[in-house]
Amino acid sequence: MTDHLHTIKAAVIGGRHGEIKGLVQQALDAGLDPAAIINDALIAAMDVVGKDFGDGKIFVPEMLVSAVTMKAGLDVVKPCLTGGESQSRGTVIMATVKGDLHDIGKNLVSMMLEGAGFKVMDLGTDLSVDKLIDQVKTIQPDILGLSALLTTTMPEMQNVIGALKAQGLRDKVKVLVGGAPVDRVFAEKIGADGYGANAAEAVELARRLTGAKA
Ligand code: B1M
Repeated sequence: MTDHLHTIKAAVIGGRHGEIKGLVQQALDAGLDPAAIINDALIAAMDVVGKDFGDGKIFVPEMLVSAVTMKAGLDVVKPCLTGGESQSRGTVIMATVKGDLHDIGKNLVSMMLEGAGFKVMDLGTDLSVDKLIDQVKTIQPDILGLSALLTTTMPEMQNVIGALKAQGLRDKVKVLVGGAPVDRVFAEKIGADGYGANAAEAVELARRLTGAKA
């Protein structure tokens, strides 16, 4: 790993939010690949933070400051990911399900989809089934993208799919799911149209589901 990536990763783990924008900009100026900055520094740092939290070495406030730092770093990389494509490949609603406030992964997926030419309507976090159904009726997206980071909120995805069926909307929108505890088996079990393990897979799947060419 280069010094730049190492320094960015350490800054996120340490929650040094005042420094992160400058560090990411320096890495970009030095010619580092934005994907490497995201995957090998920013996301890698959150993996360490998650493990430390799971091991009881840090607590929610520290996790939150690292999340704020990660988001500030992503903001600097965002212009490199978006704006490349001019023609819309389709409309995607993105949301984190009810009860879940984690939005970093969802935001990353949204950015990558925008960069790939999709029109993304990001509804935010903690979205109830009713609100989502409402928005599907109003926006009529090609894809509904749902993110969940908690094992306790994953079942909400199934509830959303159930409500789409009950409202006669299931064949009008493709449902794409993701988030750390979600996997392909779960996605198939709840009747989703696809599962993305990461943002790149989500884009690939969105292309496939809408029939858009790579
Ligand atoms: Co929370 N948290 N958290 N947290 N948090 C986890 C998820 C946890 C695994 C940590 C741990 O215990 N090791 C654990 C969940 C355990 C479980 O469910 N079994 C946990 C817990 C317990 C909690 C609280 C309950 C803690 C508490 O209060 N006691 C609480 C719940 C709050 C709530 O949501 N109601 C909580 C709170 C928080 C913070 C607010 C402090 C903060 C979130 C800030 C924010 O998002 N704005 C936070 C954080 C930062 C984490 C960890 C450390 C990092 C998550 C993250 O951003 N990862 C996380 C541990 C971990 O995951 N390692 C943890 C980076 C991000 C880029 O990855 O989101 O996985 P991820 O997204 C990836 C893929 O999953 C995929 O693509 C992304 C890019 O590659 N993807 C999709 C995501 N969505 C997709 C959608 C798609 C396709 C792909 O299609 C639509």
